[in-house]
Order: sequence, then C-alpha cells, then structure tokens
Amino acid sequence: PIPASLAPPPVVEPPAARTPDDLKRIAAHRAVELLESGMVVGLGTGSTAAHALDRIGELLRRGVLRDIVGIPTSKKTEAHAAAVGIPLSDLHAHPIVDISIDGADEVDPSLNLVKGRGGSLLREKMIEGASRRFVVIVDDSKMVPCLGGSGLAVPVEVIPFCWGHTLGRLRSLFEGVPGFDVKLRRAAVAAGDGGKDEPFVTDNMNYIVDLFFENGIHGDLDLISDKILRITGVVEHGMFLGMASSVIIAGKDGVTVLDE
Ligand code: ABF
Repeated sequence: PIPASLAPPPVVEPPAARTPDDLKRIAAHRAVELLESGMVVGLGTGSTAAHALDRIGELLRRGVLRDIVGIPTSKKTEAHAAAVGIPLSDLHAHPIVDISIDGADEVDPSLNLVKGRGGSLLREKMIEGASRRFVVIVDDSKMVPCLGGSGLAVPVEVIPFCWGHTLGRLRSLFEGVPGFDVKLRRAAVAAGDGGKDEPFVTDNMNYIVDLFFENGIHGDLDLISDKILRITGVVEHGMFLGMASSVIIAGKDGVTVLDE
C-alpha cells in the first residue's frame, strides 16, 4: 500500500453552484418547517411560493403533516395546490389564518414589501392580512434599500371602468417625482410573449396600473399608501407595509431569517 503521506489527496467535488431557483426552494422549505398539523395556511403565489406548495403536498402525502387547510391567494395557486393534494378552503370558512407563506418582489430593511408582479396582490393582501403570522420567502436578489428602487413596478389594482381616469389621478399624485412613470399593464407584458396587446386582467376581473419610481419611493410610505387608496377606482396597491412577521432570505452563503 502507498504510505498515507504519498497518497494523492482525495478529490473533493466543489458544491454544485446554486441556481436562483435552488435558493427559492431552500427559502420555501425552511418556511414549511414552521407548519404544524391542523394549521390553516395561506398559500402564496409565484415561483418561490410554488416550491412551498410542492413541499406541503409532499409532507401531507408522507403523513408528516396532517389536516392542513390551505387558503389560496390566486386561481393559479388554487389549481397547483389541488394538484399536489392540499385540501383547500377560503376566508369565509376560515377568517383567521394561522400562517401564510408567500414570495415578494422587493423587501426593504424595515421588512416592507412590494408584491403583485404576478397580479395577485389583492387576494394576497386579504389573506396575509388575516394571518397570525406572515412569512415571506425570497432569494437575496429581492432585498432592496428602498421600495420601488429596483426598477420594478409598484402595482395598483384598479377597476376597469374608466381606468384611464384612475391612471391619470395616479399620475397627478406623483407629479414632479423625477423619473416617475405610470402604465396600464398589458397581458403581453405579463405573459412575456409579446403576443396579445390587451389589458392584463386579475383574478378579480380588474386591471393593473404599474407605477415606476426610477429612484425608489421616498417619504412616508403609510401616507403615500393612504393617498393611493383614497383615489376612487383604486382597489388595492402592492405595497405591503408592516405586514411581514418574518422574511426568510436564501443566498449563496446560506439562509438568513429577519423577524419584525
Ligand atoms: C407573488 O409572487 C407576488 O406578490 C410577487 O409579485 C411574486 C413573487 O414571485 P416570484 O417568487 O416568482 O419571484 O407572491
């Protein structure tokens, strides 16, 4: 035998590089560890929350979790959850939700969020606002110093009736803010297929007006929220202020949990 001192060193494979989707899965699985049998669970929407749905379905099938009731935040999530075997209900039957798990588009240092790029912000805000605990799951690309600063839209759900008038009032509200822009969301943009040029329609049959803040939203966010919500024709907006109980952030160096 070769003396140990002369033997070649063992080959150590470097850990496989984690893709953004791996990070989303890691954050989602960490959140699902918080579930207990018998809980009413708000089920988020989006590619990160989809990993949580798959995991909950798997744990139910294995009998690790039992008697979970899921409250879906969108029609898409409803279909996904049903396909993986999560029993479903709604806020009528379960007005208090034990825990909600959902993704976000942006998270600021105070754990305020922008959500709704997928267009599900209204149901998300209703269900997550009815939750004892709201756990946000993100990869670290979603962390921002200031909401609206990543160049992504802050969505506002509006009634289709005279949507152009509502859009105009939103434009006036932010008049003078450098780099501000406002656009009706198009289905083609939402689907990313460059196909149809029709308004994007939410699960509630409303439209989405996207607000763009080149340099982020500055000022009193609660006041800005109130001003948006006071515009007749606005149904809800995608700033989730003071709602998150915890944010689970997966990065390439590990997982960080921030609590409110
Ligand atoms: C939903 O999914 C939305 O509120 C948010 O816009 C989006 C995040 O999606 P992803 O996890 O695919 O980045 O929670």
